[in-house]
Amino acid sequence: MTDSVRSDFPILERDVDGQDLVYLDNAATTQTPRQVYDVFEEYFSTYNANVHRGIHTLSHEASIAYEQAHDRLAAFVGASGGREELIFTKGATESINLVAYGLGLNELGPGDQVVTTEMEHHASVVTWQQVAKKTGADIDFVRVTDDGHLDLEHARELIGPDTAVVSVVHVSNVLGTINPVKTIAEMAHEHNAYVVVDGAQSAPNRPIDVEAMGADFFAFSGHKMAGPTGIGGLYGKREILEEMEPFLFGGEMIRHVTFERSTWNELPWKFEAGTPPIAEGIALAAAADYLEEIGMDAIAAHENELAQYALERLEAREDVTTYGPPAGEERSGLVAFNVDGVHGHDLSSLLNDRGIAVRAGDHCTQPLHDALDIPGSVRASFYVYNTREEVDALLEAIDDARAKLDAYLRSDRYHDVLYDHHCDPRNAGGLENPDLVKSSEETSCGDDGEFHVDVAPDGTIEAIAFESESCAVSSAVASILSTELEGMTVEEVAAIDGLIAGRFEGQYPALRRDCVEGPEDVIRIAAQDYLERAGAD
Ligand code: C6P
Repeated sequence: MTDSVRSDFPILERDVDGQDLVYLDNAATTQTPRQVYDVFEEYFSTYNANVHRGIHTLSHEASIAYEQAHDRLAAFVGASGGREELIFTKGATESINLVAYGLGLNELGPGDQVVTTEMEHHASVVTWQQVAKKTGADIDFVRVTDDGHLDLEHARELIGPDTAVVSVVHVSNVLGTINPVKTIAEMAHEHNAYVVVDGAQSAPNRPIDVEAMGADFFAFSGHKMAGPTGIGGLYGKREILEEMEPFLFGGEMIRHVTFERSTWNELPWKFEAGTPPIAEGIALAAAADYLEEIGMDAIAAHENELAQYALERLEAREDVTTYGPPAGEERSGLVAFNVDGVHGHDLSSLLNDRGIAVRAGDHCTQPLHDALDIPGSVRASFYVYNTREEVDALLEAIDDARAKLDAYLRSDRYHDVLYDHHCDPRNAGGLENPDLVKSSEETSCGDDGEFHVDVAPDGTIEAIAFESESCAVSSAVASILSTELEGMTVEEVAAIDGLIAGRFEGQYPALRRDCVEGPEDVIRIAAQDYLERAGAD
């Protein structure tokens, strides 16, 4: 299967600085085949027009194709109600927001409970948190077991008469677990709760039957299933959608508008305010055709085979920890892991040197990483076009990763001072009762470190130290910063701007810019906060 499939994806032919591309970041975004992006050429060169707005041929053709795309996606997820049950959105995030705001905001109140899980993506956790906050509803999280499953006993304890919504991810984007959503939906329906399924990581790689799984809503993204970005879908049961309030308002979603009031269009247009992503929607239908031509069962089997192959070999290594169900159990095609002593950002850039694209970080699942008690992980995720040889390339690249990291930092791509501070960090560790503490978790750098600072009575930095679980580059920069900032006033620190990044410009790979800038952002914000607090006292 793979050879013929690969030829549909010209991007796979490219190189990355002379190395063949090995694209293993498919859980973030899959590549798009010719058959899908050709739709854009055809659409824009022959029938580009707004939909449902013009009595002219182009608008008619665009409207028909756009409507049929809804039918196509409805069939793809097993919605027997056709287009009326399939809303196009920007992606899974917007789909979940649509349910949370359209339904949750209007129907939830104090005493109601939303049950979700510890393995949800932020698209779900954050959205339900906000709606719970606005409505006074409670939110509870089903625990994840040590082997990466949902604790169904815990789910049974949590789901009860107060439960109004159960929101569950079908396939975890970190653990690769395929959750028993049908069982969970049955628990929810016993108490008349709505079931929202996040299908962002399942729609791309296995047959979906929203009715068989008992979903009231099912959210997915086009760009994770060989489709374009900016388009995704929300399946909703027709009788619920009919009653539900729209989430976005404006043109297209209305039937009749007066200065006093408005009435809503029929399904699904009631939920698609404004000019929709027309070409994207039509291209998404082409992606559904493309995947079904290959066969969703075949895709699931291919992903599982690669995941098992990778997992078995990673599990056999003493210096590697993997997350999620162990080898032997069916998984989606992704494996998250950590290599001892090598931070994910460092590993990711070592892999990039070999043309291998993976994702490192918290994968928009910070609470899950907290539950796993790790700052982040590296994730290799596979799709229809990936091969065992590519998995071998990944495995080979992480052999002796620590030695490779040392050589990488010692190379002339990095300023010598960075390597020196990597080998011999200054001021590492904490201070007792520091006047100022700032963790990178409170800023946006996405790393995991903390500065401790003592401020002298004259407002200068008397002592500074840092604790870091961050990558080698940002730890080295934190160390350099700690030596530079001693003796400066807090005001000066609050105003630093490119102190390290500017000085070492061109002497670290551009790819690591965030790792170089991150620590400086942390200490600058810390100083600004300190001054603000001092001003308030
Ligand atoms: N996960 C990942 O690298 P959007 O961004 O709306 O297309 O999809 C959001 C989303 C929702 N649920 C799950 C389970 C997901 O995995 C994602 C997207 C990507 O894991 C990007 S953070």
